[in-house]
Amino acid sequence: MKISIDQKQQKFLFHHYKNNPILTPTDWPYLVNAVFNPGAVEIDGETLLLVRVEDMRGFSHFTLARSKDGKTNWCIDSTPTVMPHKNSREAEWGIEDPRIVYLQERQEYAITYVSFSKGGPLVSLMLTKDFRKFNHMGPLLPPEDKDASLFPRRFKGRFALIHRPIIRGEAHIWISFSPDLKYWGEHEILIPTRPGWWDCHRVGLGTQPIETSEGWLIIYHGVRITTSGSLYRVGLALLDLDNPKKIIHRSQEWVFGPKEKYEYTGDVPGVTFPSGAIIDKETGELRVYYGAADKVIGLAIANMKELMEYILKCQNSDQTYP
Ligand code: BMA
Repeated sequence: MKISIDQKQQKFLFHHYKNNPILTPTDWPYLVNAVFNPGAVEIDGETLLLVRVEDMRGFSHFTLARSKDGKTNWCIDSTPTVMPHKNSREAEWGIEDPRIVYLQERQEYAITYVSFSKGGPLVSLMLTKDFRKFNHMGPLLPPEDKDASLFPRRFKGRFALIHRPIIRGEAHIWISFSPDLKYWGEHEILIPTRPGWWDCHRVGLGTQPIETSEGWLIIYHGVRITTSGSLYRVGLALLDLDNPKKIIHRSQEWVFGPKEKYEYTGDVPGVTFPSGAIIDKETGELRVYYGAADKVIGLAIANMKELMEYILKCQNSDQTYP
């Protein structure tokens, strides 16, 4: 098989931040089992992580952690920031894995997340202007669905949502459209799993989509199930800027994956699960926040210029999907 790019370049695209993990359950002001899979956003030069926190019942909520440099001195809310809405039946067993985008036209942040209940996991939406007051908008699509983010703007008058339903046991990344954030349609498979590859069993959106001059950068997780558990690694794709249904590039190799002890010794070993990203415009550094082994939060760092050079050389290699 032809490898698309120099292996050495791929190997160094992302590195593990030297002081990983950056946040752990012992940093928390109250007793928790795990802190992982955070949404990330930069507001007034400060990094905000909306962290998924699993309590000692096994149910999750969100707590805000803030840092000036996005790496150190995290200031963590002393109590949960967002609990499942008390009237929501869809989140009886908690809320998980938030992704955040700023909706310019509404001047507020959209947080898509997984609501969990006996009905199964599904994608819900909440809106906030200040990360203090949250407007719960309810479920967007039926279960089983996870790994969702809106795009920050409309395409031909429609909002777009990336999400990952499980249909016939298959777990591909889908895209859907809506005129009003309430009614969704035009559903299509966007990024399929690739039989035989490292991302053969499941794929799911990682961080929120990142707008670049060349297209929407998609950082996704790919799963291979092995005899000793599932391996969650990270791949890249680039979507057309005006038509996000069109993949223009997709990496053949994974660009990041479990390697360090904290990625193999948590509640679910072998998991790197990116969920939030921030670009430092001054340094060109891309900071990707990820859950490690469903226990702690890690930071993976890449240089945006190198990453774009890499993805632009990759072909769209989903040729194995009919
Ligand atoms: C996925 C999600 C994530 C979790 C991952 C690995 O299905 O539920 O919250 O981190 O599995 O266990």
